[in-house]
Amino acid sequence: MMIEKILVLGSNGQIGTELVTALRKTYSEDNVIACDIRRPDYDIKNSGPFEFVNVLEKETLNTIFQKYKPTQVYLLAALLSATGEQNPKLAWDLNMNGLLNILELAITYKTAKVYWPSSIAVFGPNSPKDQTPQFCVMDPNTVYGISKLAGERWCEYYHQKYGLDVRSIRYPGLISWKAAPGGGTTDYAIHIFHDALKKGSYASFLNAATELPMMYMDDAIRGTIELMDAEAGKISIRSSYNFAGVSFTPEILAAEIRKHIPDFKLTYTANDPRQHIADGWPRSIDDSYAASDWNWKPEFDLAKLTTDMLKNLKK
Ligand code: AKB
Repeated sequence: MMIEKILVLGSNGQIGTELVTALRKTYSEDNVIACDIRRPDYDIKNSGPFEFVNVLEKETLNTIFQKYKPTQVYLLAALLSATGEQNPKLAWDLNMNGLLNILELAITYKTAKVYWPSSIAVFGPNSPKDQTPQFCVMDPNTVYGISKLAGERWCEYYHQKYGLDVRSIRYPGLISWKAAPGGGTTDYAIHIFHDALKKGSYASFLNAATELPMMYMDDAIRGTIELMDAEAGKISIRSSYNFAGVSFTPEILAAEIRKHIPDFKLTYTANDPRQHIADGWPRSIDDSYAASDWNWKPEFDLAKLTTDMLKNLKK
């Protein structure tokens, strides 16, 4: 049996922190190399190898590929929607050139599989809002969304032209308690839990009616690994799969939190630029390709994720 060597680039972020832990459980600690531009937290550093890597530095990346000859690479380093709007050129550079560097090195070093996350941000104001289909009008209006859509096209191009086994998921907003979120528009759905426990109230930067697709991190990590474990012949989408968990508004989430913290108060702040970003995104996602190609099925509904978030954050 081939021994897997797995590089996770962007290992210290919200997804990376949990993905590295999950992969190390399956593939053993020494075979999963965590890489990030920043010093890792205690858990990642002490449970296996770590390398400082900037995905924009080709020479360093080349050295890392040469050293580990990875069989799988997960590229998670990115600027998200809200921080991307504050620094559009950096967002484009990191999200685009980081991906192109990895796709090229994966060909050179014959990496068996590459994973790269896309996002619901690839959709835009003219995409259907409800049960947004896999294939439809896509007119993203954020640099993050534009870079993710362009990235999806590059992934499919590398698959078709060079046979690279690259796989991808369009993540909705991801809700988790282990690591802090990284500057997205959906981050309110994490901050609300912290503030509910600390202060008993939260001021949401998205308005009461803003419904967005979301998912609990446990589902996201399981789905990502299931996609990577699926037989190549079953993967019919080489751009990026629609991927759904639950959809809710701040108001609906607050009502669920009140089942645990009855006095919880939700207020709203006006004129936050993230509202404009959210207004261009879908309310819910049709993920039937993921369901039929590799049996995707979420396990966490709103009640279950709320209970789990509060239980873990209380600790
Ligand atoms: C963001 O809000 O930017 C991200 C995403 C939906 O990709 N969480």
